[in-house]
Amino acid sequence: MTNEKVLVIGACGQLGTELVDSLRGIYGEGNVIASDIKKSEHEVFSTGIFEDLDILDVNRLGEIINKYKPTQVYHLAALLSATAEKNPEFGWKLNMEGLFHVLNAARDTGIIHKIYWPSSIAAFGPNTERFNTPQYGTMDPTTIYGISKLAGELYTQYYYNRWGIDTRSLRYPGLIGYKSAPGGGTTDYAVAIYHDALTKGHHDCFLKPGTTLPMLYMPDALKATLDIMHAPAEQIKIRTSYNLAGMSFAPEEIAAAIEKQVDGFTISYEPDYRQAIADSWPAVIDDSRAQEDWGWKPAYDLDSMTADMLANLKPMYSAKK
Ligand code: AKB
Repeated sequence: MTNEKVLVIGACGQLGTELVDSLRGIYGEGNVIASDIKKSEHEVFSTGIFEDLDILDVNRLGEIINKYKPTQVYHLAALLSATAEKNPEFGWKLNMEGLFHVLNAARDTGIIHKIYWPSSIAAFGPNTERFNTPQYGTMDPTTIYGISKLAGELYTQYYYNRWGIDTRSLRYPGLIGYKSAPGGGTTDYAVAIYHDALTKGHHDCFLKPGTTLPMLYMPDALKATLDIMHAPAEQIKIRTSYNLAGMSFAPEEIAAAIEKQVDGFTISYEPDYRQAIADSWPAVIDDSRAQEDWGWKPAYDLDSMTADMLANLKPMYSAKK
């Protein structure tokens, strides 16, 4: 694995921040190039290679590729569901043009041989089977983010079929972690609720009770991402994107799990525009193809994730007092 050079685009986001750390552990600090439009303050970026990159700037991407000759790219830069709804034109532009720049760079330079690009449960829509959502079911996304994810899935598959670029992808549920903040998604409440529990003892939720959504704890998300990227190519039988599941819960269920560990914790509900987005998404995902093809198995459920989140967040807040 030491001949590999890995470029992470959108490295300062929720997933990228943790992924850069894991990739450095695997490939060595000097072989992982973190890039984003602006370097974040997170301690992960106080060491290692970092390059400023606006993925809409194709010339800058070319410079970075020429300089480091990355063999693999993790392209994570995107506007998420809630943010993209506020600026649909830019959401589409960033999500699609950014992907084209990376796919075309792989095709035209021959340097990049493998690309990871995340899709999302947002690629499904209101007519999708909500429970046990199959790998191949109805896909009629209603958000600009979801539309860009569905189109992107088909594009990555197209570049695989037509030009042999080894593209790999997962349909992420909501990602929950304590090391980095989410950036503008509909599932973000499930991270904020832990911080609020410890700082205020109360969370005001922007989704209503009963809104069951698929979620995944960050250690499992990192494992899935690295597992699919490291699996032999012949095991990757789906080149659009794999369904991926961890757990599913509604706001009152995560609140109940927190209440068991934080005395007196309360939740109230004030649904906003994100409710309609959540209502258009599946509740429970069938990820049997990921299990069969490359051995996917999550380790965390709601209670074990809650215990781990609180155990890791508590010392951070007590240190700040
Ligand atoms: C979002 O809420 O937009 C993301 C996602 C499910 O892709 N977390």
